[in-house]
Amino acid sequence: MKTHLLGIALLAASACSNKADAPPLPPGAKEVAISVDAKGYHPAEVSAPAGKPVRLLFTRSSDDGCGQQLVVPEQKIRKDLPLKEPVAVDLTMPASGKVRFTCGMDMYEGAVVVE
Ligand SMILES: [Cu+2]
Repeated sequence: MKTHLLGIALLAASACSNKADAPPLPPGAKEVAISVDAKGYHPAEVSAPAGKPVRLLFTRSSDDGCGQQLVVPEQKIRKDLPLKEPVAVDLTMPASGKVRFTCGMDMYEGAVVVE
């Protein structure tokens, strides 16, 4: 029983520290929530203003599939997505075009498109 309670306390502590990892949202930054399941990203395409910071808040909802890692190839970002824990990924949008994001093996694909 004691070890069980300790486990819960540790889980709560790690969830808190994870949230603290995300710096405050830059002023004017757009925040978009994206869920990850066995089929990919939902929504798979979002938009954000040109040249501005944008925060994608990924939450993986399933252990099936390949969503355990999130990669933004052009911005050299690679993050683990723990199950059911929101993970903030901060990007800076280019002047035009889009920023692709993928799973660790480039099977799932999504993009942030300049508005
Ligand atoms: Cu994959």
